Amino acid sequence: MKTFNALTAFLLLTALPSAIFAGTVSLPPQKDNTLYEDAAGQLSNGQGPYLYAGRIQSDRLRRGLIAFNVSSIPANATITGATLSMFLFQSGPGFNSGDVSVSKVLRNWGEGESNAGEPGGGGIQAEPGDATWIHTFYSSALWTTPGGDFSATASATTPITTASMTYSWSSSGLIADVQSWVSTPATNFGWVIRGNEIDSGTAHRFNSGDNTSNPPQLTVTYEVPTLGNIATRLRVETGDNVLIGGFIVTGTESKKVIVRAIGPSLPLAGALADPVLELRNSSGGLILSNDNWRDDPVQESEIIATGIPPGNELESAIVATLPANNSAYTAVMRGVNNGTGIGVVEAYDLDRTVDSKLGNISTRGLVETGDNVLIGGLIVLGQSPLRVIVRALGPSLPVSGALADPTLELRDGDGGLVISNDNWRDDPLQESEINATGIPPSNDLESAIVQNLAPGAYTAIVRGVNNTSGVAVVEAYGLN
Ligand SMILES: [Ca+2]
Ligand SMILES: [Ca+2]
Ligand SMILES: [Ca+2]
Repeated sequence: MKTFNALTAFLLLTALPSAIFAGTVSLPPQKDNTLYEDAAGQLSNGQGPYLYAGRIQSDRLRRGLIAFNVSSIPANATITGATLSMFLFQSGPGFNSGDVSVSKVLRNWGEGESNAGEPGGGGIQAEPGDATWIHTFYSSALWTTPGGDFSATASATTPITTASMTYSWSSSGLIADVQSWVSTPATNFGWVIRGNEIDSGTAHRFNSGDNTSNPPQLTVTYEVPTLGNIATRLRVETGDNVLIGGFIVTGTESKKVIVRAIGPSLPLAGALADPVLELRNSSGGLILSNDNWRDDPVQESEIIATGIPPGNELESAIVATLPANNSAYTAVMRGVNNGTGIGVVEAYDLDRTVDSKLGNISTRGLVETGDNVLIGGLIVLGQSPLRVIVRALGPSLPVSGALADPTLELRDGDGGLVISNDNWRDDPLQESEINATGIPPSNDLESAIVQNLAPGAYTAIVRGVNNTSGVAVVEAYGLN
């Protein structure tokens, strides 16, 4: 099994250091309100410009409620940071310094049309759908406990001193709350904001989301698993049997990539001595070609800036910014002067901050036997698993000499077998998962695997049944 181990080692060596899709969103409140202590539950302030938290001079409690719509964060994201910021307009005359905490609310609540205006510390008659001290939604639905149902443990606490400034709350508890809302949106009821509930005259007045000045904000940073790069190793032949790698750029914003064609630096006997590389668009038009990566000074400096220039000056690389919207691209690797040998063609995503992804990755080449089978490598980046379909196509390809009956193995970074498949309908459970992706192979002899892959490096190995040869395609799609 030295074949895939060599490739895996190569893949790990060339993984980008900061290769994770990271995102940041800053969100306005979806809704906010204040619970005014009142046994009859007649007071609220759905549309007012302030939220209150603490005990007022007349000894009644105030608790703020605030919630954020986090649906713009992908459901499979890992939350890495969460900061709630609120502007403190004023504090009560009895306040010197103290803590304000936020705790996760356990029941849904409403923001109706009530508006107590400025300053609004006494509240106003609740309107239909408003949260009150006893109602989640005035006047039909009730909290289990007057004053709101919320977690007994505060998610974050911030000490407060002077007014007229913005305070922020961030903690592992806040991250856990946002993670739970991203994973299970039906449990997102936001936070209750609580001040000093012992001493009178300590209540705080924060700007609400209905205030045109300094409204609250929730800033969330996150990472999502993604197919980080693809590498395919194959014996590069001539004519129709050169190595062809394909990928699709999904999303809306152009994607900066580096495509590399590696030969002489591979730690393998029989490596292609001198590759050339062409990058083509979906209609076959040439975008850029390159023989040796240092040929063009502008490209050379861009290739160096990626941090992963090829290890040999005869190898090829192209840096390009490619339009998205499901545009397909191919990278064609040949040997100079029709040279042959084992080569690797790779595409790396260089900018994971933009709204686009390498959506699927495929390689076409001649599958031979022994060391010269078709080997695709992929890396899953991030902190959570990525659902992937890998396909090995042969008989459905519209080319002569197609591999009649492929088999597919998926192996992990240590070379351990994750799962293998000969014909994609062999296993009823896999068959139904493959059908659910919407892209089952069109021929029953072709292979496919659907798997949730933890972050790491993987190889997909395509062989012909009974050591047969022919042209095949191996593809990997991220499904999340
Ligand atoms: Ca409000
Ligand atoms: Ca070259
Ligand atoms: Ca098969």
